[in-house]
Amino acid sequence: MRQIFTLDSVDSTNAQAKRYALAGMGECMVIAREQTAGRGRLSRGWASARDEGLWASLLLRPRQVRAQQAGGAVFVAALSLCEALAPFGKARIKWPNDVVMGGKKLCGMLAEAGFHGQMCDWIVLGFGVNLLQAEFDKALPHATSLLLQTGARLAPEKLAALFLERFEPWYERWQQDGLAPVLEGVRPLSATLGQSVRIEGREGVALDLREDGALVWQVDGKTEAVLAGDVSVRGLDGYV
Ligand code: BT5
Repeated sequence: MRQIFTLDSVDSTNAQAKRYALAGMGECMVIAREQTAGRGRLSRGWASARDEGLWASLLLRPRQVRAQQAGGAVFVAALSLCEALAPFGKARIKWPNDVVMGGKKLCGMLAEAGFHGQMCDWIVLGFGVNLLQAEFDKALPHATSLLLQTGARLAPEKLAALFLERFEPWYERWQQDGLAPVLEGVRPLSATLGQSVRIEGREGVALDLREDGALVWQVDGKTEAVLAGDVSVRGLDGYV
């Protein structure tokens, strides 16, 4: 069983899990009732009001995962989350790091990693799932919650348990067999594949996910692949 630390308040569960990683701790999950400095990618912020969502980070120490493969953990977590939410509503995966519902952002993920030479030493996989918000600040027009989408009132700790039930077997599978079987689960849940998208100012059509998690897309009459990294992907008609 994975050890779970539930904190009342913390700056960021990712920052806390990284502190645990650097202190040499083993695999665990950090959950906070509130974050005072929740982080998105590229120094963006993450709104994490008290008790309104699952604000959590997994500290992973995968066996035999090469540095370039660390980003695969995001797919493992996104797939597990969609499966955990399936009894409540249809959650889908917006490449590279969001889980969406009803065309809006239900969850964002933030992966950070440390390496030992070519190998992955630790991964901190943070995710924020909006659950109980009845409304969002006007500054977050693309945000939604499970309550707003489905009317369901799912408590953060309950979702944490449902998520881990799905995550542990997928995580094991990923370590054993690589990302390919995980991507087989992700493709039918993708909100991005088949869509017209804008990536870094260029417009094209998302075609497939490559075995390393890159997005294959048709752009300027050519097929290209874009690695997850910090790119932003927008649908031409909206957020997804
Ligand atoms: C993300 O970044 O989507 C990654 C968010 C990861 C948050 C989790 S919470 C637990 C763990 N601890 C942390 O400190 N972080 C992780 P990005 O793709 O950069 O999106 C950030 C943008 O989403 C912001 O600039 C806002 O526009 C928007 N945003 C902020 N809070 C939001 C929310 N609660 N719901 C939906 N969108 C939000």
